[in-house]
Amino acid sequence: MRLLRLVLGCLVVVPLVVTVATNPVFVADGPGYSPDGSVSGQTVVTGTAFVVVDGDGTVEYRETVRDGYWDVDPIPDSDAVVVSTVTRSPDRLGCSNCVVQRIERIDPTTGDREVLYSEVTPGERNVEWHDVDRVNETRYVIADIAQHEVETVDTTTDTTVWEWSAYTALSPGAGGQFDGDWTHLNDVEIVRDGQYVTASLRNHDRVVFVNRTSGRVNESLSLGTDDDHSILDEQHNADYIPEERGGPAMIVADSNNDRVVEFRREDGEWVESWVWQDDRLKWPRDADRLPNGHTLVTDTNGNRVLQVDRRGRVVWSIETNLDAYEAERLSTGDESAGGTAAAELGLDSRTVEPETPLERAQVAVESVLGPRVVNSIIWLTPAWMRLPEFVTVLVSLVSALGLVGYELFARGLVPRR
Ligand SMILES: [Ca+2]
Ligand SMILES: [Ca+2]
Ligand SMILES: [Ca+2]
Ligand SMILES: [Ca+2]
Repeated sequence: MRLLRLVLGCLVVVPLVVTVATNPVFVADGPGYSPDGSVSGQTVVTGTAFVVVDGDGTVEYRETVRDGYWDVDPIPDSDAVVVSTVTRSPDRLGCSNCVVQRIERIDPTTGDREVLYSEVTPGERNVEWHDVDRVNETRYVIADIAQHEVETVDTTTDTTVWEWSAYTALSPGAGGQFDGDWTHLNDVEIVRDGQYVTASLRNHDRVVFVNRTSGRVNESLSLGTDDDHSILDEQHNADYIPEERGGPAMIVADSNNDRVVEFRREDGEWVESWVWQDDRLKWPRDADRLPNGHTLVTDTNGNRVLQVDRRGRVVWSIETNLDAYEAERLSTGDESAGGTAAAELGLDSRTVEPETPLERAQVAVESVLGPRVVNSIIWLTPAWMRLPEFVTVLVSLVSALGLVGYELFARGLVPRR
């Protein structure tokens, strides 16, 4: 019986020791990030905090004033950025089941902040503005995920000056629950000299082009089809690259497919022109083509922000524990604004296949559960806990329960039948 105690005791302790000893060090709350590789310029990252980090890993600014930070965009010729923020605290707000959303201008060099626009929104989940795009000093386009709308607001008059509703254009049968998270409209961008606004409908696996004059969806330009996951599977942060920079092309974080993908317009069709993933990339939610041809990727469930060069090599990455939503390289323009299409640059694609038995088992388990369930589990567990840590902690917990049960039984504290 001493042997059983010893075995169970080891099964409690050893997995925990292995987990602690082999875990990557998450230093987001520490003095700095330890980057792998080096780059010039500052990177701003949003998620559960708002962080500005230098290429060498020094944290220049970090705040958690709000409960969540979503899209961030640089402001041309300024040190400040525009951020979509959210506060959840019904008691403090005097309303139940609601959030306060804000478009804020934050200057990380001084810590100054200014709320440009704000709204109280009913609900707590899937209602936060994931994207806000700056049109000019006073006007902003909002991806209104709760209302399934794109709206332009004037921050000087607090009025909506333009809006488009997905209800006017899309089939109720596509996407999520029609009376719930139907579209999950998570990204907007004004493109083609202002002729169109793109709207990323995550739950429809589709990015649509809305004519800003007529309000109609240009069906022939739409990218992706509901439930055709060979094109997109619940994407985020689609960036349009115009003809003058090698497009028209769309670079997209193809989240549930664990890849970053680019499509180029050829003979009136979107054709896949570049794809990148490595064996760590998990539920990426942003990809920006930088002016130097590299791509800045926010790897939400892989817990890192990384930079991929033209040959597909990771030349820089930082670990994060922020449930990172998106990143911007400051002074390179908004999203992919200064970037060129992959086909024009001749970028090398990279994909991975499972090799070891463990990797194949992981893929098999994930395909049974489905990417949405898998990513929800990873998202809900702490940032340091990936599949190996999940398994080791589970073994330790089950063994601890077994040991406690055995001791209770051995001491006669559990009635014998
Ligand atoms: Ca952005
Ligand atoms: Ca934006
Ligand atoms: Ca982007
Ligand atoms: Ca970005």
